[in-house]
Amino acid sequence: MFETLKPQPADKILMLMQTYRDDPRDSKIDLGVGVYKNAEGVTPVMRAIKAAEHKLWEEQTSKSYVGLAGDPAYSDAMIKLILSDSVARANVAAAATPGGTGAVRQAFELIKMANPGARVFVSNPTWPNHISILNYLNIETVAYRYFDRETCGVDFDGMIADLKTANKGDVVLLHGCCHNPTGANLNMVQWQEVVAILNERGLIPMIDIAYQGFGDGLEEDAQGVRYVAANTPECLIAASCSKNFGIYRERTGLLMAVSQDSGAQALNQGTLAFLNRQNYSFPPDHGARLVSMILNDDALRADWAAELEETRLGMLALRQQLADELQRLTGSDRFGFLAQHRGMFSLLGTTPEMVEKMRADSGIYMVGDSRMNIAGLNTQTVPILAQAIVDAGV
Ligand code: PLP
Ligand code: TYF
Repeated sequence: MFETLKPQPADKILMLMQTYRDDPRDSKIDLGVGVYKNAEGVTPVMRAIKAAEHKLWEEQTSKSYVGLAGDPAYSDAMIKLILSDSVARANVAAAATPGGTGAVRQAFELIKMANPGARVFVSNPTWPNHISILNYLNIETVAYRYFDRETCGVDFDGMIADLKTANKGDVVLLHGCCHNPTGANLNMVQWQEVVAILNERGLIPMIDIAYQGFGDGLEEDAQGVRYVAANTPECLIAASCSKNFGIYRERTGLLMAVSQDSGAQALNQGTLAFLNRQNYSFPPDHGARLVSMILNDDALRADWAAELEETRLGMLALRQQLADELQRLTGSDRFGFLAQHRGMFSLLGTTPEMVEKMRADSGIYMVGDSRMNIAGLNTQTVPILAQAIVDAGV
C-alpha cells in the first residue's frame, strides 16, 4: 500500500523555517513564519496564560472528556469576544476545533456536506493552506482579485467585479482582519459594499479571523465580522486563538455557524458536533480552557488585553519606522503602505528574484511571495532591512 504514496508538496512557509535555521550567519533576520516575536526575538508565553495555567494546575480535578463541541463556556466567551452583541447568542452554533486550521477545515467540510456544488471564492493571494485544504477536499476554488501590486492596497474594484461572477450558493472566503499574506484590509465602507453583493447574489460568507487584536484593536478588528454576521442570512466564522493568546501549539480554535433563523441553530450545532466526531472526536481542551478562564476573569482579562495591546503597538511602531527609513533612503513615499498595512504581515509585491537577493546578500528571510513578518524585526534590524530592500532594487 505505502508504495502507492506520492511525495506531497511541502509548505513553503514551514520550509523556510528550516532554511533559516541552517544559515550560519549571525546577522540573519527571520521574517518568515507568522509567529509573534518580541524585541529579543522570543515568542513569549503571555502573562495571563501563565497565571491561568497555574490556577488550572491547582484547581483542575479531572481530565475526563468534555463534549464533542468542547466546553460551552469557551464557545460563549469566544462568541462574545468576536461577535459582541451583533447577533443573538441563540442564532450561533459553535464548536471548539484544533486551532484556526481545524475550524477552517471543518467549515470546508460543512460546505461540502451542505452544498457539494458550491465553489469557494478566495482572495488572490490568500493563506496557502486555504487552497491546499480546498484542493484536498476536491472543492472548486475561484480566485478573486484582492491585492493591487501598484499601490500595495486592496484592488477593491477588481474584487467587486470578480465577486459579481459568483453564483447563488457559492462561498466567499474573507479574512476578518490583518489579511494574510498582504496586510491590506477592507475598510467599513468596503465591508458594507461586499455584504451588499453577497446578499444580492445569494453568496455565503465564510470569515477566517486569526489575528483579532493585532490590527487596530480588539473591538476594531471585529467590526467587519460583526457587520457580516448581523447583515447576512447565514455565515461561517473560523477563529484562531493561536496569535492573540500566544498559544500556538495548544491548538485552540472555534468554528461558528451563524443564522438569522434561530430555528436553524440546533441543526447547525448538531452538525458541528458530528463533524468533530468524524475527525477527532473531542477537540483539545487545554488552550480553550485557558482562554475562557482569562475572558471570564476581570483581572486576567485586563492583563491579557494590555499585553496584546503592547504587542500591537510595538508592531505598528516597527511599521512606521520601516516606512520612515525607506522614505529617507529613497526620497519617496513609495513604501508608505507599510505603515498603512495592519497585522503581522506585509506583502512587498516584489519578484522572487528580489526576495532571493535579500536572502543571499543580507540574510533576510521573507516568504518567496515577498511576505514579511513585521514582528520578526526590532528597532536595530529595521534599518538593515530598509537598506536591503533598496539594494535589491525593489
Ligand atoms: N487562518 C489564517 C489566515 C492564518 O494566518 C492562520 C495562521 O496561523 C490560521 C488560520 C490558523 O492558525 P492556527 O491553526 O495555528 O490556529
Ligand atoms: O501564515 C503563517 O505564517 C501562519 C503560521 O502550514 C502557519 O499562519 C504557517 C504555515 C502553516 C500553518 C501555520
